[in-house]
Amino acid sequence: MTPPVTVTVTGAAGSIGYSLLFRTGAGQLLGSDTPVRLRLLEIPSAVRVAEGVAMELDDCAFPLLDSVDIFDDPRQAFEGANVGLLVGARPRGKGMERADLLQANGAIFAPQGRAINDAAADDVRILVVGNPANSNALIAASNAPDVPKERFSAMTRLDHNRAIAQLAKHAGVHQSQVRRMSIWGNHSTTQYPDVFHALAGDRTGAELAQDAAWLEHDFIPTVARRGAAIIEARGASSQASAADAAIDHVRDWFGGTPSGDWTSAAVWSTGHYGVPDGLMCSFPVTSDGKGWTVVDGLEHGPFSQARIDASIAELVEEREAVRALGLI
Ligand code: NAX
Repeated sequence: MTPPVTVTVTGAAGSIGYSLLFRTGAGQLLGSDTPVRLRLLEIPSAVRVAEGVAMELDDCAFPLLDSVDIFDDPRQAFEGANVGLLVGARPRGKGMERADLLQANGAIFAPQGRAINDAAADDVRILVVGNPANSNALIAASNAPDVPKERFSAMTRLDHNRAIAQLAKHAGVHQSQVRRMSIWGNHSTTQYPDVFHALAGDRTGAELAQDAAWLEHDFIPTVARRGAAIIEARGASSQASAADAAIDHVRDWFGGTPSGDWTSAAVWSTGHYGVPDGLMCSFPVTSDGKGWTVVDGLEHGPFSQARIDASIAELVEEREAVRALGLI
């Protein structure tokens, strides 16, 4: 058994939290020999619900769950955190403009960034799930000046997993046979799921992408708009699949990506592929268990490059808006 790891989860009373917390308690986040101390953060009006979730966590009698504590103060919630899963966010309300959305989320992620800076453990790693995830991660990271930027990431793993499933169907192979998928850019409808560098069984993504109608009118829009399709069918947004992606992201970050493969995550850019410095941009990445490394050396044709550029332009615009609001 390794020493317990402290995991802070925000939005603990929400929909994704309800899947994520039980899988974390069961040991799926950090492995079956790592006990977990959960610190849950909620807004005051949702603390009672979080208490109910904690009662259910008790009732699972998970051997690896050391403790569960609930807070409505970020400073306390992030005390000693080794891992932060920032799920709670402000959804876009009726008539809300993008600036209103960024401001409302800035009011959440700037104080959480400061709390992480002041209270978290020295080795803290942060995954931002709450939308707009890339900009929320940028705000949190910018408000935590003492924490290295590479310890922050935003989740595009759900998009990555969705893209794997779609390519597997198209290629007629099992999803376990798809490797080297990449999501580029923003976790939004401008994201670019790149099949050209992927492999599906013994076929290359480039070969499969020769079906241009499938690529442009099926694969890309299906992946980019999957969240809306789930809401339309289920009457509720992605829950279990989002929690599953967060588990995958953290497991690979700490445990390493399989050799010969990579995953996707939004990380602080340091100029890879011409992406401006300091954008939280999704790239293909590997992990050696210590941190993410952007996969270098992939070449893009004009079709891919135009789409990647469009998503990066959106990230730049979001950053300008966040800057204008004084959030970074
Ligand atoms: P819910 O609305 O069910 O839950 C959100 C919870 O966050 C609520 O309980 C709320 O009280 C809490 N919260 C709000 N402000 C908070 C604060 N300042 N501190 C702590 N908790 C706070 O949403 P859910 O379905 O769980 O989704 C959570 C977030 O994930 C949303 O922003 C959603 O858009 C985003 N998603 C991101 C995905 C990604 O791939 N990056 C995919 C799934 C999901 O759509």
